Amino acid sequence: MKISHIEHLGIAVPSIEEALPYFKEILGLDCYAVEEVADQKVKTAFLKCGEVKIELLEPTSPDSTIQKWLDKGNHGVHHVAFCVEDGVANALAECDGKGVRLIDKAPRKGAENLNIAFLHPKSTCGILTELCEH
Ligand code: CMX
Repeated sequence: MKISHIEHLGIAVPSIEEALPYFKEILGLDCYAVEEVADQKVKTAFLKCGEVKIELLEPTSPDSTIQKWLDKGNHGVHHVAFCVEDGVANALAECDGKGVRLIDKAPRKGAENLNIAFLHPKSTCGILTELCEH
């Protein structure tokens, strides 16, 4: 696959409202969108940092994967999303063929209506990895 850039860093926070002042007022980043992704049970806030985005992730349900992750004492960077130039479906097929454990067997729609798919952290050096395409 050909990766063009890191599309975004997903950062899990208990509350977007409480986290935003740090990103906006201390780091000076612009929050340009807040969006709920119902099927992932998260609210997201997007900030632009050069070509890379920061995606703040707030759980919207106790059984959200983000809530489960926070409940285990984790915090901070939850996943890294790479933009693939030749399509998520092709990248998934390549990963599958090379024995990488897939979370999503096929691309699906994520935040900002991007085609996305996740790779399991047990196959990716412990970093939950998202592939996406524009
Ligand atoms: N980064 C690294 N490792 C992680 C992880 C993360 N974000 N989340 C879970 N893990 C690890 C756990 O530590 C655990 O490891 P151990 O077995 O060594 O303890 C292992 O993965 C299994 O974790 P789990 O707590 O049992 O959780 P689940 O199996 O229920 O789910 C995962 C884990 C990654 C499959 C699930 O979180 C998932 O499907 N993620 C993809 C979707 C997602 O993250 N959506 C939210 C963002 C949506 C968006 O960006 O729009």
